[in-house]
Amino acid sequence: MTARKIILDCDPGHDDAIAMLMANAHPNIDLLGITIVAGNQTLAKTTTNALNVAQLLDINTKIYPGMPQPLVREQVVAGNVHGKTGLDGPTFPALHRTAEKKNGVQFIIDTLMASDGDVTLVPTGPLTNIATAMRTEPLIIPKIQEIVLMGGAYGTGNFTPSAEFNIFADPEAAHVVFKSGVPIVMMGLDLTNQTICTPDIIERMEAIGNKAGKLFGDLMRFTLKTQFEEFGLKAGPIHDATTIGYLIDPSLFETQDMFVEVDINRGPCYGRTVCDENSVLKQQPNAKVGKGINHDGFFDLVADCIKTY
Ligand SMILES: [Ca+2]
Repeated sequence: MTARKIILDCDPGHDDAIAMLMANAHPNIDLLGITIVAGNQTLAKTTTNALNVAQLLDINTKIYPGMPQPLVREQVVAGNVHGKTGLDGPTFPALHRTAEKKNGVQFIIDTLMASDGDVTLVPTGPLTNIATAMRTEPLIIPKIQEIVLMGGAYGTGNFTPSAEFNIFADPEAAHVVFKSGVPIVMMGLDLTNQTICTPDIIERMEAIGNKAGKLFGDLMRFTLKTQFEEFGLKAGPIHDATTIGYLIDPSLFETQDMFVEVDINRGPCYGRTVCDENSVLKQQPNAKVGKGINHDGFFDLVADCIKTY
């Protein structure tokens, strides 16, 4: 099979770091670039985190910082889950890697315009960079092969009762992306919460005995604590890594075609992905929404990726 060409658009973030690890490792993925957005923490922090992970794991893909603020709303960050740095837990050696000068939004536009329509966007943070790229250069829209994103939920949220963090952090950007007409795969909380990373899984990855296994352990031991304190979950899910898992082996995932709209009214459902699961609107579906995952198969894949380091 030909490797899928992707741009990973992320806000590291513990689970973003594991998405980076997997995207760089697996031969089914051709990682063209990593663009960074403000989300779990400020842009300066999420950029530093991406550089630290890339330096530690010798990920040579270039890193392009993008948008520092959401399009319309006031900025929110997820310090409750990811800590003060946005990537609390691991300690990194002195940072020598540097980010590219070119803005992440411009990198997305340039890469898509030069492509043959065979580039997939993989956003695992707020959709600010993607929406800004679409508004700046609408000609990229038909060039995007697919958008495989982590965000939203057809059930309940994790930042408000209605909304998942990535969408809540920039609902207007998500609205632009879901209305764009680009085929979307949405890995929402309904699916990603099934990737609970329990202590036995952490020990399995650490036992691989390399730097990637250690990083996985340091990251997931921190989220184990915050996910329990914040949400009562028995461990931390690795939400964002499901996007890469899906691109490597879609047979591990169950999805359902749905029509999805983002609520941008400033009420209690602000930032909700309203998913027409039962097709009551009789609208053409615009997204494949993740419903189920082969848990063991997925973690086997994570282990395979870690072993390559
Ligand atoms: Ca993320």
